[in-house]
Amino acid sequence: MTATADVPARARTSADLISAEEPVLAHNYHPLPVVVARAEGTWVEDVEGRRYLDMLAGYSALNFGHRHPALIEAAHRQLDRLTLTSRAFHNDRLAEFAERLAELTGLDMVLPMNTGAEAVESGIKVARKWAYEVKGVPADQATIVVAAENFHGRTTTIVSFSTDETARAGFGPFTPGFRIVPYNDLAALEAAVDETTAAVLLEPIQGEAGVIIPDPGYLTGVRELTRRKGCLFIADEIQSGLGRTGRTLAVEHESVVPDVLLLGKALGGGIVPVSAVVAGRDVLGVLRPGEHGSTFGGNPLAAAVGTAVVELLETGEFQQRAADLGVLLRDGLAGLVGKGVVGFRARGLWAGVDVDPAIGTGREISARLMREGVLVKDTHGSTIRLAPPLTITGEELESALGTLAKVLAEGA
Ligand code: IF1
Repeated sequence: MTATADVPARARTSADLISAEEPVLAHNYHPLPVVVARAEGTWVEDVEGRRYLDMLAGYSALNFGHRHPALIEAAHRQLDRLTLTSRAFHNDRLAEFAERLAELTGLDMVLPMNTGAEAVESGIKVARKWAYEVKGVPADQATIVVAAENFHGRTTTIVSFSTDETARAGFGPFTPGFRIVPYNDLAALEAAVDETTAAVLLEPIQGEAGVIIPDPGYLTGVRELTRRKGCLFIADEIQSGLGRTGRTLAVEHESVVPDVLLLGKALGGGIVPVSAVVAGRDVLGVLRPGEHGSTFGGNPLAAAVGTAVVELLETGEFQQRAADLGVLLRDGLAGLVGKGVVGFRARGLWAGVDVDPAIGTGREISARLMREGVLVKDTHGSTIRLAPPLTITGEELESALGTLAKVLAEGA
């Protein structure tokens, strides 16, 4: 095969590329057998040119679709000016990013990082330091209360408080100072929070657990309890935030303002890793020079893309789209209950769909949907997650739901 402009001489098929990975790429994933080569908006295209509706959107890192024009333009402009300085110097993009992100979230200060796990780790460090310096917890005695079935990332400290054995086994010894309570259980939380507690760390909706939406009033109860007991409420909105549930933040569904907000994924527009800890000055103010940092955190390229993302969210358009199309998603799934769907949870353009195990596992359903041109990801058992870009059209969403109905009707 001769080389053309963008196809190397030894162009390889999807099958070639999948087998080429095997000896040279760590096996920490078991991807579906699709090799994506290009993408735009809600659609991706594999090496052979087959097109798929992307109903995963990078686990909500692609809320604005693949290669949103405004975000790509911001990235190109910045690539032609400056990409990295390190924080040893200032750069001319970071102030505006921090100002506009603080404005968007209604909090005071921003600690810019890169990945979600880094934001979570940073939030843990800041909460502990706040506990020692502001709350007066004795040195090295701070505790943080988390929920069972949580997912906050994959660092050693974060898996220290995971209840998923697959995520933990073989990675000990683990970081102490964490207490685990059942999600959506205020009485258990009340019992676990004491004078040593720096913070309660929760996902407002548990993503990896299967899009678990707590009872109305739970987040309000967490807010009241943490305020009354004098500890911080840290909301991990890395997956639930930035428009996904029909609001800028999922906590807005209960008008709750956390003390600390963790953001990531879509903050980088699906282009560069951008995450952040956003909090009041009384919390982030505990950090002093040299106490925390990151080579790439707050780099000018990330700040330029992050600012463009915040700009998209400032209009409220994407939040409204997720709310409006979320009705269509919910109604569509309700119509499938008893036709292969045994249950679902949905908020905005985010759903966890429990399929009848007799039809197949989540992985098997995902593979069948892939063959029909729809990409999703299973979470656990026979639950699949639907999280399309917020740019999806009504027709595309109907089409995806129709394909799900078809796959379910075909049975095992
Ligand atoms: C993978 C899961 C989802 C997150 C919340 C922090 C992080 C995540 C609420 C860490 C990341 C990603 C990780 C990604 C798949 C995806 C995921 F399946 F792993 F659990 F979405 F549910 N807080 N979630 O959801 O952010 O360090 O990854 O940037 O393949 O590991 P990260």
